[in-house]
Amino acid sequence: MGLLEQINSPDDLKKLSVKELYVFADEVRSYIMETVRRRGGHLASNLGTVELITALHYVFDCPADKLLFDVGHQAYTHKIITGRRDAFYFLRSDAGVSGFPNVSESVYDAFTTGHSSTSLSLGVGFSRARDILGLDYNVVCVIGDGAFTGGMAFEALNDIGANKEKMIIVLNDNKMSISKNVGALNEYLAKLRLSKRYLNVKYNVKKAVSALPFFGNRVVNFLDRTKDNIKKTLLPDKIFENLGVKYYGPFDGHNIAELVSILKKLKDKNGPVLLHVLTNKGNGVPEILHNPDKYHGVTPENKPETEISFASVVGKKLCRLAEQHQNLVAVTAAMSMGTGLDEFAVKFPDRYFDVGIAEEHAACMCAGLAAAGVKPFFAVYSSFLQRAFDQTLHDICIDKRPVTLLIDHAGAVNGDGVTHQGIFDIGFLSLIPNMTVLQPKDGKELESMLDFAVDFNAPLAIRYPKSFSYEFDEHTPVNGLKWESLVRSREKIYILAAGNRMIKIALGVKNVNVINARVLKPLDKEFLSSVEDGSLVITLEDGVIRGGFGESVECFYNSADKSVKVVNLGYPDKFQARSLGSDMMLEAGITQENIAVIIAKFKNTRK
Ligand SMILES: Cc1ncc(C[n+]2csc(CCOP(=O)(O)OP(=O)(O)O)c2C)c(N)n1
Repeated sequence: MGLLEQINSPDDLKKLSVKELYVFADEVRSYIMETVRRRGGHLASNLGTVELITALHYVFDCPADKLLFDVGHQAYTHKIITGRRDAFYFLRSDAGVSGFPNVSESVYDAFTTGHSSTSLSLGVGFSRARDILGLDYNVVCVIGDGAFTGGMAFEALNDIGANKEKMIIVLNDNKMSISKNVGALNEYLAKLRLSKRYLNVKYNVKKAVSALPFFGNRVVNFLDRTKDNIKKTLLPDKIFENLGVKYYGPFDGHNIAELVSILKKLKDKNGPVLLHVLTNKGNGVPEILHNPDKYHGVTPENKPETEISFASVVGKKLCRLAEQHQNLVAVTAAMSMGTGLDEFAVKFPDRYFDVGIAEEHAACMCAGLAAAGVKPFFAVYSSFLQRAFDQTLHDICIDKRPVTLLIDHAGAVNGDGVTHQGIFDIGFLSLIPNMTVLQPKDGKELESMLDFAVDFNAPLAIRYPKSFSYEFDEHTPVNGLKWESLVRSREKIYILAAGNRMIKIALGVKNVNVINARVLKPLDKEFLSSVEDGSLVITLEDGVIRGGFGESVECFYNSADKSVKVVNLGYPDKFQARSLGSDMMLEAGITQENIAVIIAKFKNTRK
């Protein structure tokens, strides 16, 4: 039996010697590799944090101590150590574990996460609550250099440095976000990374580690001494310290002995401290180490690629449009690969902006660009656009700035769980005056919508899921805000369906009119008015019903002088923890069978 099989809790881990922790870490790394290859998930980030998380659990006492992972995509080792080793075999499934920390999964998960740059705010919340309630536990935030580019991290730092609650911030610096990290903070971290050489020489780290536990004491004492002139000249300006947070580092994030020693020392510090550790994404696996962006999120091996990604359509089409329109720019918040902008970045470097994990800034910056005569396309996942609700409302929509939001991963999302579902955007965008919302039925229609967007002089959102499986032969170009009739029937039954998967379902229902409701807002009132009294209208949308497209259709008929029965199909008013979109649709009754039942009931009542 290996060490991995013996560890069922952090207490078991603490029984190992520091030397054995290395063996354990290697076993964990192999287990993560094998599992992610089979199930998909975040590979490179997790291979980079095995030693760090092992050291953290060795030193701290969870769940009493609060370990807060930023984003949470890098916490697989934490799951394995905290009693979920066997469930981890079924990673990203309802039967196993989710890919992110989740309070409903384990008491060791201090918070449910998935979106970036929350850990410092959560950490200061926990620290403050501890002090108010007179409790005694440690708060440790693990935040990547990518997540540190998010505005909320800066807001939290501003607060933490001024108020000085005891907490430990571990900055896991691997120079990468999903792609190469960007921004001025990243440039500052690069300077700090260089100072590692200085620390190594001064402390001959390898020798010192063999003299554990004194290493931690010596290095921490040294870093605490401000009088050291050599340190002052060789270490760059201390931004964190000037903001009131003590800085320690940089240290090798794969050296467990060193980490254990330093963490033990930092545990006793009062006030906020930041431990800067250097790690490699994909550590231990050369192919991944050299291509960390390719292995950030991976799909299961042997899974046949049957679907076409909307992002690939966007990427190619935007490049073609940029050639014709010199004022067209593309913007991403650290998601160039996911949203298909990689080719654009290479071809039009001067018109491509990766602003870091900063959706609020991206949206507001686009409003500024548009106000000054540039045509911005901001490609962003639906669930991350939630961050930029106010900028969309206040900065883009009040003055009708012609910004186009390209909303990827809209609707049900496979694998990433409750935090990544893109099911709220129809609702929150529908709320905002001056906003127009489109959804294409396939790739060709998306291209037509992008053509339309270039000349559209107002805020526009085009939403689409990750991929589509079905391409239509016929397309009527998008040159106005009208729906498209796909199937006509003499029956007074209409299915208004938005998006590829909903239309696919609608097309399987016999003897009905099928409408491609490609404009979700504003409604095609002319069409709705043309529906005869006594008809049944069924709406199908890949989003929550509350506040969505179907409800607005129902609202229209409630205030119009018409007797039309409306049935809305979409997701119910709850968070969706399911890992498969198809299960969500089944549970919500978005199936041909259920539609047939609805129609049969309607016909019965009509008799
Ligand atoms: C608000 C938000 N935007 C985008 C993402 C997508 N995302 C997940 S991980 C990640 C990169 C994080 O980089 P870093 O914190 O350095 O962690 P690493 O993977 O490099 O360890 C991004 C952009 C997200 N989770 N949340």
